Amino acid sequence: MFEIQVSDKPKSIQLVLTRQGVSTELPALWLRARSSCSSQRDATTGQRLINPHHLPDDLMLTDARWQDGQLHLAFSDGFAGLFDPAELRAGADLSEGCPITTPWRADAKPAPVYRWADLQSDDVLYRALVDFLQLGFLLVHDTPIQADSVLTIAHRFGFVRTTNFGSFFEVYSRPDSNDLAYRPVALGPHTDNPYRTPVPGIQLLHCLQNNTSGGLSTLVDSLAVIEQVRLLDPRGFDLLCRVPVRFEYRDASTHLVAVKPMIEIDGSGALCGVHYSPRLDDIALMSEADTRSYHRARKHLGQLLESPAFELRFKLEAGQLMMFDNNRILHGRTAFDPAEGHRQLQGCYIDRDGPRSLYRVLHQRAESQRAT
Ligand SMILES: O=C(O)CCC(=O)C(=O)O
Repeated sequence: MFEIQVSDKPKSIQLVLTRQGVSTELPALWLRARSSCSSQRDATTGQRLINPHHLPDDLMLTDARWQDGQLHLAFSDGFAGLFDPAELRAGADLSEGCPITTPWRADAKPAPVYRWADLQSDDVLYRALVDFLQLGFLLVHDTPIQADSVLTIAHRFGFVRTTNFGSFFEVYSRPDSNDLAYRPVALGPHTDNPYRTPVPGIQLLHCLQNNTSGGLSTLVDSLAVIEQVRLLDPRGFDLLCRVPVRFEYRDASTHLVAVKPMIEIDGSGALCGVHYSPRLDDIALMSEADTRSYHRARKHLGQLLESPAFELRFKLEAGQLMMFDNNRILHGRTAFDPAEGHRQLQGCYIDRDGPRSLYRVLHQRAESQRAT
């Protein structure tokens, strides 16, 4: 609900927006920058034609009234125009417009599983995206198992991110490989490639063959774990958000280094996940006491990440794929014995914004269809 308030001493006009019982004054500078008049915004792209920093610091509303369901607003710099109240209301919400994340533990409801054939329907894809954005992962079954099918599946959700490992990478046991992932050893929960800038947003791991009794896949939701750390050890949580860690990868042709705190928080202040790969990280040089405090916090985090209370564990069979947010959902696997049989996975990365964009497009399309 919008209310126009006029006060006389000194003379001022305010527009107040009330949402869920909370009233917020809409500043003149905020309103003026949101004008969608053709002199202010390009009609096709919706992009702004003026630069808001040119507006005067002391800008004020000089008039506000309703006109045919629109708000007519005038400003002290001489600009006046019509404003759509629905657009102003939407603009007051900085959310990215995607489903809210739902942290989960091992005892959560069954993992979301979709058949590849069903995902060819946009309606099913939309439901899969909702699950993915809420839970941070999904499983795709009955997929084709040609070499590089992982790329076909990835293209249904977004855009493949090529790295020094190629557009996709092979995960099978081979001696002298350039990463421990390519040996039969157990891999504890980790995020991939924290040494990159930017870190790959989403990972797909696709099983082509799995004839071993080991090599079980694990997934852990770091959002649930971090919440627990924050609750039990607020100081440790703070250190993990602040202390920079150096991550490094090097082989004959590549040398990647990135420095960042272990817990990642986005521009809106929301928790995104972690950069966590104990085989690759080096902590900052700090005093003995600070190092011990940090060590305790990291131990706390590491113990919870390894706790069965938070871990999903399952066998990824041939033709099954898991797709997960690389920072939010940590993945790992149990050790396996290559003498038992062959285990071959292919993996690739896609950017995090691909599925988010697709979700919004499909959501908008569904809304428009409902309206007609
Ligand atoms: O072998 C697997 O299941 C996982 C491999 C892995 O963790 C990785 O490639 O980062």
